[in-house]
Amino acid sequence: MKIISAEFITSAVKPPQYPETVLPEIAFAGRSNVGKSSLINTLVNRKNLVKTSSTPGRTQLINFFHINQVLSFVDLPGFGYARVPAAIKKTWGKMIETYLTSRKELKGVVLLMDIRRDEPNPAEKDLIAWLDYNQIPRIIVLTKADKFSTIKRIDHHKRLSKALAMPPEAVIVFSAKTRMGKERLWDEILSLCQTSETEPQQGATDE
Ligand SMILES: Nc1nc2c(ncn2[C@@H]2O[C@H](COP(=O)(O)OP(=O)(O)OP(=O)(O)O)[C@@H](O)[C@H]2O)c(=O)[nH]1
Ligand SMILES: [Mg+2]
Repeated sequence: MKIISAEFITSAVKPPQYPETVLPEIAFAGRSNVGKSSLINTLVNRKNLVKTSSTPGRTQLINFFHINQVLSFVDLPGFGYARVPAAIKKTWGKMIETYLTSRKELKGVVLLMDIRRDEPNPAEKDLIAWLDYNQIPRIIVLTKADKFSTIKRIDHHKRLSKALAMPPEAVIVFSAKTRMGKERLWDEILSLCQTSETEPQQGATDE
């Protein structure tokens, strides 16, 4: 997709603070430090639209961005960051759950997992099961693919797909560094954004 504009709209903790919009929205979720903010920057060809950090837990609010004024991206705070106190962890979980269940414009969630993991962790499995139960479409992305040799990458792609009971073709391998998987991910995002409401209006969609 050709990026004409990508702008930060606002940060929110609760629904009254969410921006009022009719744009189809895609949220990005995953453990702290997995590369959510970097992935958004890669998708929109910006180095610093979204702040990234080597310190886990950098993104603490729900951040909204508008892309080309036709699409909304939401960078969610990471889960599973061990050094966050339990009380805050609870609030975070609630904040994310409220967003995911109440946001009408939400078309789907991109769930990021580090390709270097041997298996999905319980929090990731729980989130997938929860999204499926709530009928929220999801795209699974394995990040930081550049950290592996080709052989290991293929091996972990197969292994993690199997653990998620998904065919490898359905799981996207991605790198913010090399931009591997970027076009494929855009295709999947755009196809989620054109579901149900736009489908009956044939010929109404643009590039
Ligand atoms: N080599 C490599 N490093 C990456 C990649 N994606 C992210 N990183 C690095 O991983 C660290 C965390 O990236 P972020 O994008 O800030 O991660 P995040 O998921 O937004 O983290 P939180 O906001 O803390 O939840 C940074 O140091 C990034 O430079 C990638 O594809 N390849
Ligand atoms: Mg972040």
